[in-house]
Amino acid sequence: MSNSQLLSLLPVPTGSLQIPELPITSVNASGQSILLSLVIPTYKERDNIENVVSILSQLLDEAIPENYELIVVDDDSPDRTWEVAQSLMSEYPQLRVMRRQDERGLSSAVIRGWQAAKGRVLGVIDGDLQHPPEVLTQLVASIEQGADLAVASRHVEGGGVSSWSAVRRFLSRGAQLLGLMILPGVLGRVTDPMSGYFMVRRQAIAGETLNPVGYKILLEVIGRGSVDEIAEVGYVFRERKEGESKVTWKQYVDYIHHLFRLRVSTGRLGRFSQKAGFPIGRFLRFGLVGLSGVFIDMTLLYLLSDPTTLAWPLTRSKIIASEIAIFNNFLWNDAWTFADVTTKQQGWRQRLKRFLKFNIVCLAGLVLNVLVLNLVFNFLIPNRYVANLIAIAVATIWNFWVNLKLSWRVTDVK
Ligand SMILES: Nc1nc2c(ncn2[C@@H]2O[C@H](COP(=O)(O)OP(=O)(O)OP(=O)(O)O)[C@@H](O)[C@H]2O)c(=O)[nH]1
Ligand SMILES: [Mg+2]
Repeated sequence: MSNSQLLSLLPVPTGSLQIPELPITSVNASGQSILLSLVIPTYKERDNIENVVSILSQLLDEAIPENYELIVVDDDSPDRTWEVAQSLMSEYPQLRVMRRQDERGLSSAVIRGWQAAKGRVLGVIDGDLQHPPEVLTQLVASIEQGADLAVASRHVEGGGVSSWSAVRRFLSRGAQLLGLMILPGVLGRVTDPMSGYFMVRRQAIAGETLNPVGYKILLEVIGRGSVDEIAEVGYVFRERKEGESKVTWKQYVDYIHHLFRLRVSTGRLGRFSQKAGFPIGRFLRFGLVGLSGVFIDMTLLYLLSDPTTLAWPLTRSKIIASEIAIFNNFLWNDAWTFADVTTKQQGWRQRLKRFLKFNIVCLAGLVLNVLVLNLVFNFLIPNRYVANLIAIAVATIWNFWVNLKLSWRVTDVK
């Protein structure tokens, strides 16, 4: 087919990973919208994609004709999976294709797909035929019977893994056990929390911002959504025939990171933080980084200015010590406190810009610190240490808030 006949790709949503309400534009004149939006995340699945689309279409055309859409979200695969998918669009009218060039990763691909979806039910299935398509109809049926979430599970009757090595089985079960210990309220609700094959009623997650670190998007859906009834359908994880696996050790590390993050943000502190509209977790990290800075500042001040060491003039020593402490704080805040923002704005120019802003804000914070110290000491509490504590607290909040709004800002590019 020539290029001019190609149907156009879906625009990629930007900004936060919030699941929208059903868009009005996807409801037709008689008040109807389609039932199912099934996202197929792909990376280097050129040899699978046609097969997947054809099998899924055939199945869904029979079960829920014209009442579904397939959304392929490809991360600009070097094998041009997106292009193959795009060329299939004229043959499969329910197929839509998104090519992401600025973002990467399985979970965010799924969420971007859901953000563009028009269905009342949002689903996901792997693009390598490891998830048996036949199970789809049972998942749809479960939702139609009232479940908010229908999960294809390897660990209920009819489920299993076909040819996994003992090591992979062990790791998978170990990961599940660890998850149960850290987040029992989420992982305890399903037999296969690692499943990447499920569908959820849009209403259960609309308005929520999903924020997965690694592969396990189902944890986000259960952890952050309002999911009451859950149905499970057994399935056997098949062997991959074409293409290659993208599973690496990084996924295990991400998984553990994800568990802790979800634990914090869905725990009591997280809920309070959300209600109060103040990012407590971030503030605590910022405070901890600040403490490391104080330590560095003190140590350097001693090394540079103490009569027993270099004995440099106090002011010069203090300027050098503070500047190095600010640099230290910046590195940690950039890599840790605001890691979620930073990953979306990589590149040296952006980082330098953040550093300059951070530096200026911190220097202004220092001026504020001295000002508050004087005000409190002279007019309120004539105790210099109590006054200093108050001044430090005010300056820390200032530093945090202004840096949050200025230095590590999520910019939505429309
Ligand atoms: N868009 C997108 N899709 C991805 C990415 N990583 C993996 N996928 C797709 O997500 C699905 C699952 O990934 P796989 O690598 O097959 O992971 P798995 O099925 O758990 O592991 P295997 O058994 O080794 O295949 C496949 O359809 C991949 O093509 C990614 O970074 N971006
Ligand atoms: Mg796979």
